[in-house]
Amino acid sequence: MPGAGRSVASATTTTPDDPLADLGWGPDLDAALPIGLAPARVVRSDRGWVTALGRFGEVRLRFDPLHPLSPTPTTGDWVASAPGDDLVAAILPRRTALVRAGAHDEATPQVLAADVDLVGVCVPLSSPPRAGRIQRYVTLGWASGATPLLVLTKADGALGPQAASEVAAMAPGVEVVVVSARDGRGIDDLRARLRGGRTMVLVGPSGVGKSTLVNALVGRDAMATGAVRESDAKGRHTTSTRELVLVPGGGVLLDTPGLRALVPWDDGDGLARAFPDIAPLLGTCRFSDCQHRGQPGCALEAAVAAGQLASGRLEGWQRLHDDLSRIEAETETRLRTSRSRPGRSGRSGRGGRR
Ligand SMILES: Nc1nc2c(ncn2[C@@H]2O[C@H](COP(=O)(O)OP(=O)(O)OP(=O)(O)O)[C@@H](O)[C@H]2O)c(=O)[nH]1
Ligand SMILES: [Mg+2]
Ligand SMILES: [Zn+2]
Repeated sequence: MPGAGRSVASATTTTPDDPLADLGWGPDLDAALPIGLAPARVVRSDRGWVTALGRFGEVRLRFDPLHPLSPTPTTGDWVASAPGDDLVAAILPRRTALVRAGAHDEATPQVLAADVDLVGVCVPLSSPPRAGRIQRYVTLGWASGATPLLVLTKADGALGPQAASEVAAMAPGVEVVVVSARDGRGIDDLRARLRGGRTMVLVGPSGVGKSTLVNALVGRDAMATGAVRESDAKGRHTTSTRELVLVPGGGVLLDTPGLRALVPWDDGDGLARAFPDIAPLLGTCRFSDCQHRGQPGCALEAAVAAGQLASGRLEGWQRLHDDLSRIEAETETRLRTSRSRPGRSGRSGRGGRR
């Protein structure tokens, strides 16, 4: 195993020149580290093996996918291993986790990234923005426990930076950075946000420029990139694995494959935070079971009628709310079924969040 079984520094406390600090290691993680184990951060995870960055560089560690080591280590996770052993002995508790509903089975959460500080929602300024899509990614971001950031890519593109305020209005309360990997604008701003070992995951559909942005930020071709299709500007799903890249000077980027469809997994306040214009109105309708679809005394529809809420915002919220309700119902059914079967335990937690 390359790098496996290297010696472990006896003291685990971080010093200013500790290479782990650039990766986001800090006192709270240190406090959670089991005695005698060495920490490393997962770069990628693949069928029973992780590649991780530790104090002495890259290591390969194995984990048993069938072992009740829960959850399965994923990109961004901090794992710990015993000196001389190439087995993942522990996964440190996740402070944040980016979780979607499974693409094939919605009631099964899929963790896309762990322990991120920022969720860079990439929206290209080369084609008309789609509000519904942006709302989904922003909800995913807030639901993770981290902070979403709108990253408007391809500012040199057809729409130009003047479209930034139009896109920003689709995500109220979310900070915006306008970047171009081609002419370099916004790159330093983004890099500054990663200083101090902060981690940002880049998310968005294929072709929006996530990997190109990673390369611009790290100053080398760390990730492969691919041209979008000429006919419809769609990406070609160039990136196929989730990968962690260290930014020179400190900070971490997580590149992800473009998602074809996204239903965020939200068991907290993701939806409410993505819709700060709607959340305060909930519970103020005349009927407590108001469906906000033509029921008398609906506060949401009244706000739309009064011009205080754009109808598109209500429609976007409705669609996401419907998705989340459907998944919640399905999850409840599963839980009940597995509980009623003797000898089977219920689902454990929703994606191991925070
Ligand atoms: N004009 C312009 N083109 C860009 C910019 N950033 C990326 N591109 C182009 O957009 C295309 C897609 O870029 P990628 O970085 O591969 O996109 P991605 O989001 O990683 O796509 P997937 O890996 O498929 O999810 C490439 O042809 C890039 O050259 C930019 O700032 N300006
Ligand atoms: Mg890519
Ligand atoms: Zn209502």
